[in-house]
Amino acid sequence: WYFYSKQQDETPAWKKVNYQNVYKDIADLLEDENYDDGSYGPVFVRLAWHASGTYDKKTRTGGSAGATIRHAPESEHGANAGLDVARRRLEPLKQKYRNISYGDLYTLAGVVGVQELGGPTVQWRPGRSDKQADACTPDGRLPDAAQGADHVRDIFYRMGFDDREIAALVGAHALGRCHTYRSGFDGPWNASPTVFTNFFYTELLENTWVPKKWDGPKQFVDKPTGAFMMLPADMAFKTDPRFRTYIELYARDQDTFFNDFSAAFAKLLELGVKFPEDAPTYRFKTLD
Ligand code: ZEM
Repeated sequence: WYFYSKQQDETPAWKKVNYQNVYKDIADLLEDENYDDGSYGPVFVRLAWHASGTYDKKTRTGGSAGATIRHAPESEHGANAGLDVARRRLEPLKQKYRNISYGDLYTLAGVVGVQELGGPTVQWRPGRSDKQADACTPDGRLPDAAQGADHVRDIFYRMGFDDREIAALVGAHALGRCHTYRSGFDGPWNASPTVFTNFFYTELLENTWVPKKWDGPKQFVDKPTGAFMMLPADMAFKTDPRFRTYIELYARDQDTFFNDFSAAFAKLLELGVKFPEDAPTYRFKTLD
């Protein structure tokens, strides 16, 4: 009996969780007609991205492993404004599945957001272990929307991505919108912000973008409707010749975009994570 109970105690926490069940429970949290465009999917994708995108390959710090995004000061960094909404929505699942780490929960929520909104399957592994506030990353590791191609490259090269991967990742801006009370910017990138499409690229290329006339930070709106927006950093993908090659590719070839996005997003969620050797790779089935 003693031997048996000791064995049980030594089962690592991450192995005690049924991740397909967590996937389903996250999927059940997505829809809410009173929130934004009706889905938490976009903000879950943004949470997963900001939890992971702090990675610095030189110092091997940051990334999703510690889930330090939930601690101040990282939670208070300007780039993370509004992500408390996503964390609060997910908190009941942390209580229900006590053995899941926050790092696994937040990254899995990003996978659910992409897949359930019609995007590609994204491979995912469990086994991140949470860290305390002293592991928080310094401010400034996430991209600044007001800047251009050089800055975008600095930020994503630091994580270990190349131009093609960066161009694929930013296609996530087909989802969701900017909120003046979070980032200061305003509006969605296209007409279907709760469906994962290649519309970021088609809108970027096909529209004429003009500076929005307002008191807010510099952003662009489509001419003539003004219904859709682009950040200055988004516009860099159209004007920079090396980025533009991939923007044109993804605009005409949705399958290639889906494949490239899936690989780059899976890589993003794993930056800096040392997985247990026996951590399985999941390809979750989408619910219908
Ligand atoms: Zn975003 N992003 N992002 N992004 N992002 C916003 C919203 C969303 C940049 C950025 O400054 C902003 C990636 C890359 C980059 C999503 C996913 C991903 C917002 C608006 C800003 C300002 C926030 C707000 O007001 O709510 C910049 C400069 C980027 C690099 C060039 C990557 C990579 C992403 C995922 C793979 C998503 C899904 C949203 C929408 C969030 C929502 O709540 O609707």
